[in-house]
Amino acid sequence: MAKPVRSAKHSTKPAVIRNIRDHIALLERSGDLVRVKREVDTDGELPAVLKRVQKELKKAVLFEKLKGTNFQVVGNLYGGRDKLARLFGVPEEQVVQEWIRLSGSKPIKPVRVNSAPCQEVVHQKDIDIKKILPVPFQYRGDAAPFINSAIVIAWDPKTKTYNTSFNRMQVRNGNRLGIQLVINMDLFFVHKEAEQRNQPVEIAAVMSTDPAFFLAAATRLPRNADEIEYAGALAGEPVELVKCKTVDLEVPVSAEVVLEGRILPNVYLDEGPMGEVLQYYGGTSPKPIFEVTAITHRRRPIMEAILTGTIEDHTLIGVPMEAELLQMLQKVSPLVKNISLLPFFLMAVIQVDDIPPTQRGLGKNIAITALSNPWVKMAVVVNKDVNIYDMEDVFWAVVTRADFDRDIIRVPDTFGFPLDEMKKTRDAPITRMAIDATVDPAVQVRFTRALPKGYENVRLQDYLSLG
Ligand SMILES: Cc1cc2nc3c(=O)[nH]c(=O)nc-3n(C[C@H](O)[C@H](O)[C@H](O)COP(=O)(O)O)c2cc1C
Ligand SMILES: [Mn+2]
Repeated sequence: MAKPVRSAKHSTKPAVIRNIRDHIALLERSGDLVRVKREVDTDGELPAVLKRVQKELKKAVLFEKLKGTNFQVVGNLYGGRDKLARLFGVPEEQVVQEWIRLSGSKPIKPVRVNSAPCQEVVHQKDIDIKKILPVPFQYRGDAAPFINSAIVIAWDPKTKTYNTSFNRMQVRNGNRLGIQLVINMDLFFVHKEAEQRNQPVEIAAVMSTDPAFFLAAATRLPRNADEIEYAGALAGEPVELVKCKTVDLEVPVSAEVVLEGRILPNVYLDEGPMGEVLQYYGGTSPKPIFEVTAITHRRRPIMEAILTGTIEDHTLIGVPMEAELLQMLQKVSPLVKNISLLPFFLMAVIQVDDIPPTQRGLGKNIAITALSNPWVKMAVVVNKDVNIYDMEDVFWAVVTRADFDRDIIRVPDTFGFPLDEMKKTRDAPITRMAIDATVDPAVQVRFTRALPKGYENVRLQDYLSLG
């Protein structure tokens, strides 16, 4: 997570991005962030503009002026591989490799400080979440505004580690939020085990943190891994923590907004619908309640908004998955070069070096291995002359290099992504598909791509004056 703050030429030592304000400044300097100065409301207008900026400009966006509050809102800081490339200070095609390198570093224990800007303002009495936080109303069919960018910090008494995870929260009346604890995630178990003792789970939900803390929370780690120490590994520096006001927990000083409280045992209320990661609404079902005991924040906080189902959502889930899959596929064959799970993490595109005549069919071995991940519904394997980040290129390879009789493998009745609407019921299995769009080494010559001489090495800025 190292990135030179000054231009690389002048800086001697890379500086780590320690908070969201430096992160915003970084993206603004590289031309990857726009500002909206005009006043917007959070009831549809902000999400509509945010989604258009994501789709059309592919930039992050800072909303400086919101109706009825002095909070600002930022969105799409992590939308796309290019944003992670800026953060890591590497080219886009090395983002996964850098992620693998950083996440393999040694865990670093956090350090404690006595005060932090995230506690400049403290609300403890008669908390009305709707009055304090400008939570955007995302999608037309949503039941209420949802907080999607909050990272839940919980102490896991069984493993004696801190867990961090994103858990969506439906804004209810007063100090209550509905909270989604997806089955088999770590926090789901922490809550279930506390429920058996009829005890609440104390949590602190933090928003707008430094990138290392944020990315650590997006990563699925074994339950006994301490995710705050893992955040330290990603940053190469310890996370700085400050004590909460009303719960026995600590939060990163980089946060802009903190919600302290507890998840109640054995209380469930209908939650949802909410436009989900596959851009469908999902249903309504009973979910636990998060009762807020304090909200603390900076004097003029910047709140992060993550729209579900957008490139940002898929980047946060997809890139950690890419890291896991790439390491697995490279064990099948060192010819595997790179992988992309964007723009949708249900589809993996895998790039391989030319397959030698002695290993005909290897593209299929690689493709079906990728399908072993329960969330990868479709895997496409292409050669190194195909840009895996460019769907035009990927589908060119599919339509010109895959023999639809022999190179498409369908695997019915397998365990798939829970929210896949193709399933007739939540628990139904799915059919997944592998496409081998690599060139058969036996006929390689016919499939040489027609390109101008020197094409790969042209730098357009040497020929054009680009803004
Ligand atoms: C934007 C976003 C929203 C998410 N929403 C939820 C959620 O509502 N409930 C949930 O259980 N997991 C949700 N997740 C997934 C987990 O937070 C994430 O996979 C996390 O790493 C869980 O890790 P853990 O089980 O190791 O703690 C979300 C992830 C992202 C990136
Ligand atoms: Mn965990």
